[in-house]
Amino acid sequence: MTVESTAARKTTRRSSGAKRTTSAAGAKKAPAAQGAEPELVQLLTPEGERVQHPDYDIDLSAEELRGLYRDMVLTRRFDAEATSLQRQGELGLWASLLGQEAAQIGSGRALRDDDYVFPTYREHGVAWVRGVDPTNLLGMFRGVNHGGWDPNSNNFHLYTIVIGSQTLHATGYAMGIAKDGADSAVIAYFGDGASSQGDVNEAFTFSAVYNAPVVFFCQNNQWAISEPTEKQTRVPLYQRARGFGFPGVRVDGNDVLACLAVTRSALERARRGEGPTLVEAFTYRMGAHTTSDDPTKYRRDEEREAWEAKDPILRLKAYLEREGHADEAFFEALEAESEALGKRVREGVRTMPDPDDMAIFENVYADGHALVDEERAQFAAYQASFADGEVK
Ligand SMILES: Cc1ncc(C[n+]2csc(CCOP(=O)(O)OP(=O)(O)O)c2C)c(N)n1
Ligand SMILES: [Mg+2]
Repeated sequence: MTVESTAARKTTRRSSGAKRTTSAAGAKKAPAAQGAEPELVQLLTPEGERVQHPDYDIDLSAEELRGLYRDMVLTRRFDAEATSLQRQGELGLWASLLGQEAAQIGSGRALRDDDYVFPTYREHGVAWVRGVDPTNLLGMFRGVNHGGWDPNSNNFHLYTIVIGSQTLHATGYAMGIAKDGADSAVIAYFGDGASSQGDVNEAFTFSAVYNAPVVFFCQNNQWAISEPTEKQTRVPLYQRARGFGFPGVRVDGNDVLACLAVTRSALERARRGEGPTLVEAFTYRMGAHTTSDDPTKYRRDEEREAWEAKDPILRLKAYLEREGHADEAFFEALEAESEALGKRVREGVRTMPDPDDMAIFENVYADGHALVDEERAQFAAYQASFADGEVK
């Protein structure tokens, strides 16, 4: 199975106003980018037909397949609700995962409870499968807390906005697991844009040299805000792994079965002590980068339309219906469950208490710090200087 290269597909994209052609798309192709089309692991076509792959397979019951579908539908619903809440002024910002449900649910469902996840800010589907309450994801985006969950409760680290830095945290954690002699594994999520960060390349180097049990799961959603992938790389991203000394594989990121199979295989490899794997989930960010972004300024509608035809949820629905794995009653019950989730999230956000003004000074240092104590005292005095004792 092959896909057209990102660079080839985007040669007609408007450049960002520069007169000279400076993009990789306009430049001569690098030798490594020439030759065969990149391999793409796919088990479910966009039309919802089951296909075989020589290296990856998966055998799921009808109930498990319905479970994956349910995960994706509820995640999409939660995500849409959060976008609406931002538009209503209830959240300061939201980073939608629209289009990336299969990559996140498939990889997330490959994990064991004792594995550890290091997410970016967009991993709402992974949070869902880890059992983090969706409402808890919204506190930071509402500005009432710095995260909203205890990472160790679900082995799901806090959302990380400093691009790529969590790959180093994941590598260090994985090295620790190996020293402890545990057979659990670690997964680090990051984006195509993050792949250009020094931190990610350092994580690749360390994890390879120390044979750390970590899976690097890159969701190549084609864009880093307004920068297309061809501005990040001259070769398909998964091929970079080879230079660091570990395998890379590109999976259809809109195919939940393939994402599950490939991630499971990479995690098993990590557990066997064979070190890291880079999984590139080839997908698409259907929405804006965040609610502060306007993608019509830098990409064409046709591109999104082409990806809508590869929708991860519709293709699994087509498969479930074709195989008779789900009936109308299932879809109706799920719709009712989605409605209930939306309502619960709306109410949860609107009733979230504002934090105590002094809470910002908590948890900065485990044992306190003289400078933080001084700042706390200064801020308390400042507040007390107002007539009603509160800053309005
Ligand atoms: C170190 C750092 N540099 C820049 C930014 C600003 N920034 C936020 S998101 C983003 C793009 C990330 O793109 P990608 O890694 O592809 O992830 P995506 O948002 O597409 O999921 C940038 C540059 C940041 N948060 N951290
Ligand atoms: Mg991206």
